[in-house]
Amino acid sequence: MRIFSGIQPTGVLHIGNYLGAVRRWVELQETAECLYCVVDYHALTSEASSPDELGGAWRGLVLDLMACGIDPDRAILFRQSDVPEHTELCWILSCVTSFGDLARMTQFKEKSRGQQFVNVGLFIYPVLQAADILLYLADHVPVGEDQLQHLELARRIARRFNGRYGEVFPEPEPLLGEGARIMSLADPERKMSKSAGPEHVVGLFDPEDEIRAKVRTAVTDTGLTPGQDMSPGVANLFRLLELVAPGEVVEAFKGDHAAGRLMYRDLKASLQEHLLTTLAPLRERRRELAVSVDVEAVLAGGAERARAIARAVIADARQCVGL
Ligand code: AQP
Repeated sequence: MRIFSGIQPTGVLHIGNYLGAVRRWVELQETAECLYCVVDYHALTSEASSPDELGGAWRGLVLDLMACGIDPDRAILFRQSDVPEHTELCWILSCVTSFGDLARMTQFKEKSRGQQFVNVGLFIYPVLQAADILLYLADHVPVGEDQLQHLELARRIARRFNGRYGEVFPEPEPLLGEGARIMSLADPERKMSKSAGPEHVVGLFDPEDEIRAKVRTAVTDTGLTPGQDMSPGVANLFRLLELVAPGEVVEAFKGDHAAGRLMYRDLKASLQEHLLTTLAPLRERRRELAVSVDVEAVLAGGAERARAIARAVIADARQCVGL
């Protein structure tokens, strides 16, 4: 099994990223060949991206990922822009991708809505993402639910390439974890997402009092729609608690909810404690790594290992298309 997954160096690493994807990455590196990529070219599609911020962000993200448990001696941890084969394959794949498919991508529609200037990078982002994955012939991709549509497109692109030029790429399967869809605490109808603004994300390395405040002020009662027995905000708090607390704690609160005596204040206090306990070792490790790790050296080593795979695959793809 070969695993590929990527993460953008934009904003802070949040509990949605961690519980939805990165925690799984850490487990997978024990049993599979894993490539984890800081996808800095993708970050350029954001109109808010600035050179200074991006320069600091990818360094910080490497330390964040290592603090979460990614081990560059086991997994290949590297930066997308250090491996030029990503953009080369993106071009080749863009020539087997339909304009209509890209125009249907939900993330493109959401991110371009209301924008005066919509860059082409945002539109072809899913092709670069397909290239990221296919360049390593990865067969599994651990992601959150928000990425399923892009992954389905990557499968379609692989199929179209293989059908036209011969079998080169496997069709990558998603690996969805239990935290695949963490919602914003401030607006539980929308995904926890950096681009929604800082009030919508709980950063793994945010100050403790900020984390406590965001949980304390989480929206709970927005009312029930028919068929719901729990409002989206409360369901999100339960989902988070399930991911960080022992089963008996969750069951006790569920019992209170069923009996109509759940106190949101108690549920939130428990979530605060268990979340901070889960994050404590990561936060401690992050402080140590900040002074002990040479990020450039880590990425240089990762890029060398990634390129060894990428060069062979791009050579194959070039030959197939007649270049
Ligand atoms: N809310 C979430 N719940 C579960 N998983 C999530 N992921 C992101 N948000 C959630 C997963 O995290 C991985 C890295 O994602 P990314 O680099 O694409 O980050 P993102 O999707 O860009 O994160 P944001 O916060 O949503 O950023 P913006 O707003 O810039 O798009 C992916 O596997 C993703 O599924």
